Parts: sequence; C-alpha cells; structure tokens
Amino acid sequence: MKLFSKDVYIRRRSQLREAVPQGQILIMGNNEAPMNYTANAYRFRQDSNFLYFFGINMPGLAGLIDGNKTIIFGHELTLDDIIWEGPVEPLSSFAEKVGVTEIHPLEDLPKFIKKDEVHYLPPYRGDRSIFLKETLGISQAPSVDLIKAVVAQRAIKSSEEIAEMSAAVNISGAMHVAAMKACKPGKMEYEIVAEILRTVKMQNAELSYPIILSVNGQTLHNHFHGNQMHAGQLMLNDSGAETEMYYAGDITRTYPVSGKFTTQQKDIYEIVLKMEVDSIEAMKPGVSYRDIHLHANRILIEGLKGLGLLQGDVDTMVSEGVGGMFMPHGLGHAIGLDVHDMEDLGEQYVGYKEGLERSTQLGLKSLRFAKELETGNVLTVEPGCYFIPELISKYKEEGKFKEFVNYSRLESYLQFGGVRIEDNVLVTENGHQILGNPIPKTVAEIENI
Ligand SMILES: [Mn+2]
Repeated sequence: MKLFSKDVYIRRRSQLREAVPQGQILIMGNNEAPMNYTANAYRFRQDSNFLYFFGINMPGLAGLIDGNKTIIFGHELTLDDIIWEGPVEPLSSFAEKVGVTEIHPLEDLPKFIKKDEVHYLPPYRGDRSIFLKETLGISQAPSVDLIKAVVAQRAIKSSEEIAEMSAAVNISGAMHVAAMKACKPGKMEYEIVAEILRTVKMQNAELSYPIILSVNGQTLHNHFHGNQMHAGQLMLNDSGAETEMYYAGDITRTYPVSGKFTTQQKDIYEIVLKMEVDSIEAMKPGVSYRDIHLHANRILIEGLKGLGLLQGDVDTMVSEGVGGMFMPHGLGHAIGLDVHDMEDLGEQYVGYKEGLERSTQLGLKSLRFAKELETGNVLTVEPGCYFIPELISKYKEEGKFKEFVNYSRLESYLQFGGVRIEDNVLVTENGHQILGNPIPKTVAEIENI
C-alpha cells in the first residue's frame, strides 16, 4: 500500500478540524461490494474522502475526528483471514503510518458516535446508507459544513498530488498510444480495448472509469465495443488510468481508423483542436470556467460557420446555445482522486457557488465546473464536435435553429461520428500546465503514429 508521508494526513485532518471546529467528523471507508455472491466481490475501491484523510486502502474502516482525538475503527485480521488471504501488515501498522494511534473494532463505533453532533458526508452506496441510519442511528442530513470544508481542501492539489496525477496521465498516455498503434481497418473495437487493458495492467494501474471507445464517437459515453472498424471512420477513445494511490487521469483522443484524415474529418478535427488549445491557453486563476466553455463554443460556431454548416450572427448563436447541438456536454470537470472529482459531494459545491446557477441549455446544462479557477485546481479540458443523427433529425423536424443551421449541408455529416480531444490541466499561479508528457494530438502527430 503506497501512502504519502504521515505528516500529509495529519496536516489534512487538522485543516479539516479547523474548518469544522464543532461536533464529530465521521469519514466512512468503503466495504467490499459483492458481484454475484458475498465472497466474489468487485475490485475493491476505497472511498476517496477516506483515502484523502486516512489513506488506508482496506475495506471495512471508519475514521472519526472527535475533539482533538482521531480514531480509526476496523478489524485486525483473524487467523482464518490469514489462512485465506495471507499475512498482511496489521491495521495498527498502517494506522501508525497515517498518524493515528487509537484503533477500535468497528462494532464499537455506535458507542462513540454522538448522534446529534456528528458531521458526515453523503453516502453513495446502499450499504453505507443503511449503516449510517440503522447501525449508527443518525437521522440528520449529511453535513453541508463538512461537504464545503472537504471540497475546499481537495480542490487545491498539493505538489505530491500533482506528481501522482502526472503519473496517472502518463499511464493514460501510454494506453492511448498503444490504442492508436493497434487501430486498423478490419479489426474489432474490443481488440483495441484489450491493448488498453494490457497497457494499464503492465503499469500496475487500473482504469479510472470504464473505457469509452467507439467508431460511433457521437455517442458521448459509448461502452459497446463490438463494432468492426472500417477505413473512413473515426475512432474516439476516452480512457484513463488511476494510479496505485487512486489519482485519476482522463484523456481523449480521436483519430482515423485508416491512419489518414479525410478533408471533412480534418476540418472538424482542427476546429476541436483549436477549441482545446485556446481553452487551455485561457486558463489562469480568477477566470471563470463558464466563460472558457462559452469561448470554446464560439470557436465551434465560427468554425462550423466557416464550413457553411451554420449561418448568421455568431454572438446570437452563442447566446441561443446553437453550439449545444454539436457539443451537448460541458468543457470539463474537476479531476483528482475521482475522475469527476468529488461528484459524490455534489457538483453544486465543486463547480458552482452561490449566485451561479446552472443553465438549462443543451450543452451548458452539463457543465460540471462553472466557477472561477483557483491556483491548484486540476480540470479536464475536453471540447468536442458531434453529429448525432437522431438529434439533427429531431431539430430539423421541429424547425429548431432553422435560421442558423444549414440542414441540407448537414446531410453529408450524418455518418461522421464525433471528435473529442481531452487533456488534464493544472491551474498555476501564472497560468496553467498540462499534466504529464505530451500525447500525440495534432493532425501531423496522429497521422505520423
Ligand atoms: Mn472527462
């Protein structure tokens, strides 16, 4: 189990205690999650908040900060566990490495909990909800004070976290290069998936989310990998690794199955690339990510206007949300210990703030991070352009945006698919830094590989 140094966890917990000075703070770890029966579990994934404050990657733990005391609740292995799972380092030894000396059995947790004074975070697994309500007898809602304090801390990445995240991007980059090299007409999509899995496993890492890989890139989260790939199609690969310490990478590349872009593909690709590069260029502390999203939208609209697919006033098209028809998702999201960082705590706390309301427009409504950037934030930048036949035909029928959209010219794009390009970017004091080593991105780099 890889851990940061002891003082990192001690510092994180004392910062949290200062931000939430009253009452108890309970941070629950995850349990094993059965796949088809109890002993056959999914890969164990520790809770990210528990990892952040207590570090220990084992199931069945809880951390309690009570006054100036910090306690870990859990179990030492029994002889029976050792017979089946082998002799691992005792819990007390791991606890010591994260600066905790007091350990009690998990069954004793109810005796320590002051039901009315305990702050806890929103559960996202059924077993935890039941444990909080029935075993601990807590009836109040999750603590907004605790949510806000955790978000404020985790949103600002420290240098040791940036090193882990850069490693995650580098593994993700290797996955993408392997996929590019394996992509050939006649092969099946799952053969590329196999190359990605081989690469991530060879680096002792795991996926940070299920692989999105398809020649139907217009489907934003396409997990079907059963298509045969043909020359003339685009391959969209959105996949990332999480390191042994669970920091995530989230990278997307799009490239021609044949290895060479057609003119039509290159035209769209260059628009998306400009959206991506210019968005990254605009990133610095104090700039609102919503504004960067809208600027990317403007580049998309100008680009599609240049191709004769759109017509009319660009400002009007931006404000009417015409771009959402071709990019129905947000420009990016926070990333860290979760690929959508802290989404369990609520996007309204992670990416929005009081007075900043979520739009209802297609595209902008899916923007997960809209507020001003701060030094230490890490976000994905992932513009795209998609031709979704079902959406286009519905809008055409309804006459939606008919003064702006050249529907007859769009006909020749119905088989296009989609393009998305994504990198992970740190906001620095002076601007920004793309994490990890460069991954082929320009038309020339991609055709070359
Ligand atoms: Mn992403």
